[in-house]
Amino acid sequence: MKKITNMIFALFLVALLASGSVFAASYTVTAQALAFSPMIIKIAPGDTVYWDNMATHNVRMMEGLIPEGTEAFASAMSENINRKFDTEGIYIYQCDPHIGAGMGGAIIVGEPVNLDAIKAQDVKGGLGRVVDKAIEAAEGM
Ligand SMILES: [Cu+2]
Repeated sequence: MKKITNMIFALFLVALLASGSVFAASYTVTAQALAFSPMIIKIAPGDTVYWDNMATHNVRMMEGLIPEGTEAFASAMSENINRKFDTEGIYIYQCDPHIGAGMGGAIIVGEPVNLDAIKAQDVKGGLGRVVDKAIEAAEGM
C-alpha cells in the first residue's frame, strides 16, 4: 500500500512539474545608468519579469520584434513594472528616451520561435545593436 501511495505522489509531482505553473519564476531586470542589467534573459513560459530602478526609464516592446499575436505594450515613464510572459519567443524592447545610447534588452521565453522574423528586420542604431545581441543569444541556445 505504501508503495502505491509513493507512486501516486511521484506521479503527482511529475504532473506539477510538467504544468510548469506551480514553479513559475520571477526575474529582475535593473536599469543601471543607460543600460538594462541583465540585458538579455532567458525564461520559461509563465515566468514573470520585474523591471526595477526605472526612475528615468520605461519599457516599450517593439512591433515586429516580438512574437506574432503578442501585445507591443509600453510602460509609463518612471514606473517599476511586473510583466508575465506566456507566449514563447523573443521579445525585444527599448527605453524610449535612451535607445539612442543602446538602452534596450530582450526577453527570450522558451524557444526563440520568431528568430527568423527578427533577423528579417533591418533595424539600425541603438535598437539595431540590441537586436544583434538578442540574435546572438538566441542562436547560442
Ligand atoms: Cu532609459
